[in-house]
Formats: sequence, C-alpha cells, structure tokens
Amino acid sequence: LEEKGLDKQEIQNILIEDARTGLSVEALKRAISNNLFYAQGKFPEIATRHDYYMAVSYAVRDRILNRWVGSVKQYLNSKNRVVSYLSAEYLLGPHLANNLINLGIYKQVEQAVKELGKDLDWLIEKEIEPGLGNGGLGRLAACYMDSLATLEVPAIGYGIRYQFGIFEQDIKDGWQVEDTDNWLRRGNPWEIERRELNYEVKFGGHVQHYTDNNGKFCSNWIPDLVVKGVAYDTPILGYKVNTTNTLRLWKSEAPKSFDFQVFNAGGYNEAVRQKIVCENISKVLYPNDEQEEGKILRLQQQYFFVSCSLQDMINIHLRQGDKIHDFHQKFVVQLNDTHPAVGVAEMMRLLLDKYMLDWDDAWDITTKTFAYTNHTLLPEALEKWDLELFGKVLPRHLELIYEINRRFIDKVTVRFYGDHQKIASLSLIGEGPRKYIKMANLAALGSQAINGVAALHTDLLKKTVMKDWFELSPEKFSNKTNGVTPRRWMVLSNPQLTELISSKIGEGWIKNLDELKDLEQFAKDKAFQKAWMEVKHDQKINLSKKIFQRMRLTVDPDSLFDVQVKRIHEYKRQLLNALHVITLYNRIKQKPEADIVPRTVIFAGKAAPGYKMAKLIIKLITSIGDVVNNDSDVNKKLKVVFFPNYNVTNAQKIYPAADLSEQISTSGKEASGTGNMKLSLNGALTIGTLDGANVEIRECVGEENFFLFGLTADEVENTKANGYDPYDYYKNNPELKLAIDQINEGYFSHLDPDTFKGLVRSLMFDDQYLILADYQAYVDAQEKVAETFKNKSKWAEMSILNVARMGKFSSDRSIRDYCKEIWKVEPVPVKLEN
Ligand code: T68
Repeated sequence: LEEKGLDKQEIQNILIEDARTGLSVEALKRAISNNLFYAQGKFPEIATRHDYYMAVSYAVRDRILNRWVGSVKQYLNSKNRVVSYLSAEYLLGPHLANNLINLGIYKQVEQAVKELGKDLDWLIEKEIEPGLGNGGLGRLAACYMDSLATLEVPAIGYGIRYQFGIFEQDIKDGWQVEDTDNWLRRGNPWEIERRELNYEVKFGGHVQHYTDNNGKFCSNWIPDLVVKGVAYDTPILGYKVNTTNTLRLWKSEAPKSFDFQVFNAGGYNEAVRQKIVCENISKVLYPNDEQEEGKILRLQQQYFFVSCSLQDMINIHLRQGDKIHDFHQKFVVQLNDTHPAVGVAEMMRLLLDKYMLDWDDAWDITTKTFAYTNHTLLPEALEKWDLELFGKVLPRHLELIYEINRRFIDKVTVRFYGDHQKIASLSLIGEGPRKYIKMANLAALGSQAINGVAALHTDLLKKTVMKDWFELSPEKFSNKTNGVTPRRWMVLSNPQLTELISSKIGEGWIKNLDELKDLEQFAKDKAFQKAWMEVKHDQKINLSKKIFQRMRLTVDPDSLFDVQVKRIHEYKRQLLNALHVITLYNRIKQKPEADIVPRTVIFAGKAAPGYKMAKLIIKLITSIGDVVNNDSDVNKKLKVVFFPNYNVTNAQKIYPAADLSEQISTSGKEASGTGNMKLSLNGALTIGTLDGANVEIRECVGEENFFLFGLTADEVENTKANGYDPYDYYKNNPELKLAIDQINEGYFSHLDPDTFKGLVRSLMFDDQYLILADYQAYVDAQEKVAETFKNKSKWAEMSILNVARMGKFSSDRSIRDYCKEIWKVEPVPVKLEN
C-alpha cells in the first residue's frame, strides 16, 4: 500500500475497514484473530473450540451487517409492500455454514481458519442449532425466509424466541426419552437484541364500555397482566445478493414498572411470581400433536407474538409518515397456519380501540392485509379454543370475534337461507357441551387469500374441511405447492453432488433450479453415472461413520439405504415400514441363501412426548433392530437403524446418503411433505403413495422413475365407508399374519407379549390408517425397488432423472407464486453505499 503512494492514515483506514468487511483470506484471518481477542478475550494457546466458533461467527456477522443495514435503509425509503410472515415456528438449522454459502465466502473462510491452525468443519459441527419448530411447518418457514431474501423481496419474519426449542431426543432401552433443548446456553452470535424495540401486551381482566364526547362508542380493556415483548433480530441473507432480511423473534419479559407496582401491593414474593409469569410466555415451544385445547400458555404465546408483531408493523408504517388507512398497502401478512390467526381480531382491536377507526374501515383494512395458509386436513388437528378460556385470556378479542361473527352470520343467512348446517359450519363459534372458537374460520374470514400446500391438498381442502368456505368465496382459494431451498438442502449438505452437477451444467441451477433439466442429457452417460454413484457412495460412508459413532452399529455402505425420516405419527405409517422389515427378516431367515438385496433401513424422528402410540412405534422399531441386527443369519443382509434426535443438523447428513425415500402416508393425510422433495433432490428414488406433493413429484420425475403403491385418497374413503375390516387382511395374508403374530407374541420384546399389545390391537381391529390394506401393495413395490437396485446403471439413470426434474420443488418457485398471486410484491434489489 505504501508502494502505491498511500499515506499512513489512508493505509490505517483501509486496515480498519478491512477487518470488518474484507473478504480476502488475509482480512478474514485478521478478523477472526481480532474477535478471538476482543470478543472472546482469548489468545490462540488457550482458546477453546467454542471460542473459535464464536470468533469466526462474529467475523461473518460483521460481513453481513453492511448488507443488513443497507437493506433496512432501502426498505424504509421505499414505498414497496413488505411481506410479513407470521409463524409460531422457525426451524432454521445451524447458521454459520449457511451464511458462508450465501455470502459466497466458504472457501476463503475455510482457508483462513486453516491458516490459523483449525478446521472449519470442526467448528461448524460445534454449532447448536436453533430448533424453534416441530417439523415441516417450521422448516417451511425457514426455507421461505431464505427464498424471500434470495429473490430480493422485502420481508420480515415474526415469531417467538423460545428459550427452549424442540426437545432433544435420546433413546434409552429402546424408548424415546426427552431432554430440554437449552440452545442459548453458550450464547447466540447470530442475533442482535434490540431492547429499545419493545411493546406491551395485555392479558386477562375486563372491558369497560363508554361513549365519548363525540358520541362514539368506545371500549377500554383493563388487563390483569401486562407483558413486555423485546425484539431479537437475526439477519437472513439471500444467496449471493445484498438483500438481508430480518427474522424478528419476541422474548417476553416483565415490564419495568411492574415489579415495583406489585411489590408495593403484594410484596416481594408476588413481584417475583409475576416476573416468572411474564417470562414463561416465551419459555418453551409446544411439541405438536398434543391436546392443546386446555393450554392457556399456548394461547398466550400466540397472542403475545402476534400483538407485538402487529404493533411493530403499524409503528414502522406510521413512522414513514403514512396513514393508518394505507396499512395494507405497506404490509401483507401471511398466517402460517392458524397459530397466528388471533391476529385478525388483534388488528381489529388496534384499528378500532387505538386508532379509533370505524368498523367498516377497520374490517376493510384487516381483510386486505391477511392471507392464510392451511397445513392440515386432519380434522382433529384444526385449532379450536374453548370459548370461556379464550374470554378469560382475551376478553376484548372475544367481544370482537362475537361482533365479526354476528355481522358475518347475518350475511350468510341471507345467502344460505334455511341451511342451518352450512351456517353452523361457517360460524366462527362452535356449539356443543362447551362453546369453542374455530381458528381456521377466523383466519379464512379475515383473509383475502386461502391456500393449501400441494395440489391434492388444496383440492381436498375445497372438498372437505373448507368446503363451505370454498362455496362462499371460491376466488380466495389457490394452491401453493411447497418447496425447499436448494442452498441448504444441496449446496450446503451435499457439496460433492453440487460440484459434480456444476461441473456439467454450471452453477445457475442454485438460483434457478429448473436448470437442473440440463442434467437429463447425461442420465445414460456411463461415466457420469459412475461419478454420480461414487458421490452417493461417499455420502453413505459418511453416514455409516456417524451411525457407528452414535450407536456403535456397523452398517454396509454397499447396501440399499432405505430412509424414513420425519415426525413419528400414525398417519405417516412408520408401522407399515416396520412390517416390511419384519417380512424381509422372515424371508431371509427362511431362505438364508436367497438372492436378497442387502438393505439398511434407517428411521429417524421425534414423537410428541404426550403421544403414547408414537412412542410405542419407536420402541417397536428399536426392538426389531435389536433382534435383526444381532441375528447372524440375517445381519449381513439387513440392518435396522433408529438414528436419534432427528433435527436439521442430522437431516443434512442423512438426505445425501439415501437411496430410497419412504413417503408412505395414508393417501389424503399428508398435506404436502417436504422431506420427499429434499430426498429426491439428493438423488433418492421415492417409494410412495399418491399423497401430498408425492403426486406432483411423480408427475415431474416420471411415473417410471417412482415406486408407486397403495390406495388413492378416494379409495381410502370408499374402503372406510364400506366397513373396512383389517382383520380380513390379517387372516388372509400369511406373511402379514406372521409379522403381526410375532409382534403380538413377544418375538421382538423378549417374549413379553404385553409391550406391544395396544399397538397390535389397534392394527388388527381398528387400523385407522389402512396399514393392513396397503401392506401387500407396499411389499410388492419394495420388491421392484430391490430388483431395480440390482441394476446399478438403471438405478443411477433413475436417480439422475429424479434430480434433473426437481426444479419445481425449489422454495424460490413457491415464493415467486406467492409474490405474484397473493402478495402482489416485486423484488427490490438492495444497493449498498460505497
Ligand atoms: C406440516 N405440518 C404438514 N405441523 O404435516 C406437512 N402442527 O404435510 C407439510 O409439508 C408441512 O406442514 C409444511 O406445509 C406441520 O409440520 C406442525 O408442525 C404443527 C405444529 C404445531 C401445531 C400443529
């Protein structure tokens, strides 16, 4: 620099700037060392692995910040509509590696860390992922945040900063045991606490009504609890663009003035109690599938984050000097399922009680603001709140919902005069021994758009759970098939396949997944097939190592890796898979010399802690594993693995190693599925039913490249309507009967017939999910899988074609569809100053 004629001060300036923003290996090295010293207070000789992880993370964060600030500035100065995504869950996965990829500095940081004598992968492994979601719904929100930023769409994600995310699963004696997820224990370098950004949220109490001086009817809500929500912001960077959006998560606290008030009134103990009550609201994520109706805390969580978020949006809007009446032009609010649906009533409350709008204006703005995504057809999973409980927590909102409903029912009574059943079904309030509020109806009525998450799902929505709504407002309905981000689910988790693909067709596919089509021309190319299968084999070796580390179990990377990873639920039918494993076991036992394709059947997934049957299914799988894996007659050809603690980190290791993707839910039950997309994108072939997005995946990859089996959604309904009797299937199918008898007699439970009694009874005499009805078709399809796997070249060709035809399932495509058809927003490229 001196040679270039710069003076000391100028050189100094460059050096300072470089340490925060420079992208060269030298600058990164210096930044990491600086952070080690100034942020961690350590020097290399005593720095721990965690210290290095933090130092690297802060160095990366610095490089995000100019983009982040630049994006915020740009949005504040523009009139563009901003997408506000409201979700109770975000299953983000680890940040560091993802940010390196999106910044395009993976290689440089890897080198910098290496020159400092450490290994980047070793540091990445150290990150504790934020598991702020249960499964597909939370992961979808994370993929959508990635795509919004990558597509340069101004967006803000709102949610809850749970202190404890989804529980950690351990397997003890074959059973699931849960441990708390204390993900913040070592600090979180990716968030910025914004104490100045906080809002008060009221709970409980009562409502006073009065008429003001102008004769206007007014309401005043006197709460018995006030909670403060504090914002924690995490930057979400787009892939190789400047756009960096914000994920704003709310933490609940006691308002500052509060402990003094209570201290005077009720004494110290009462003050401490109230503080805990406030902090409890954002304490822990609810595992799904649990009976939620009675859970006051869950309703409090929903209202808490929705109220903070709406207040924040209004605040942003008004600060720009715009009128409250134009709110819907500044923000469009997407409701990720009904969890934030109380936002409809909260928006009305804010507009009526705080901004003193009249009803019609308020309702007009509200309904132009919201849009609602449904994620389930299971009637038992549709959210309901006991009306009395709701009124205790949110008395003003109950009044408003009554009034919204009164006006609505007046209208539909005219339209559907005399059709009491339809009117009752549309009502926001359900009658019965106890009245309840139907959140899906509140969301549907308060929204300008309603969508399902796969073509079949949207179709069934219109025909079943939302039939009357479709009849009432068909124009509101549309389909938005889910997608996944190729950045995390290919570039990050499968770098070898990424490189192989890019070596043939360039890197354009990473942002434009349709370009994968160009791979089709190589599907029959023997050399390419060989390279392709080598990558897969390497990934299988990697996973085998993990399996050994975690479970002390040796698996054969040459065997077929047959993978079912997802939440454990009866409708997803892990039991069907388990019955197939037992059948394979019996076949090998009976004919050890038979030419059977060696398989490693890999399961992973969490069961909701309160879901007994799901936990029993885990125990059955691990018990089958104990017998199979330790039987020397079979264990050369068959292994059963239950990989514990399925989360984003582990998913990234499992998907790339899968040969076969199990998507075997009862048709009509899985709204979409997204694991199906990630597995296929990573070159696994699918064995699946015509359910959720499987239907569209099969259409895209070609029916000859997909192992289809099982009843269709219509056939499922008909079979049930015609008095389905699982016992018939049991009785008439010898292999099925043998498998069930073995479970029943304790073959897998040390001869204890009690362990799986409930499970066997449910299968033979109830079988809600038609496992026995689909058993033979499934076993037959599995035989085709094995046959095909013997032909390595054919398998490679099918695998390549699967990947080549996955373009549609990028979350970029989903987000483009939402932008165009629901949100009416356009990209706003971010320009950085200097
Ligand atoms: C999933 N839903 C769907 N719910 O099951 C899946 N539920 O088919 C779909 O692909 C995915 O959403 C994305 O659309 C869920 O994951 C939950 O996690 C959940 C959480 C709390 C309460 C109810």
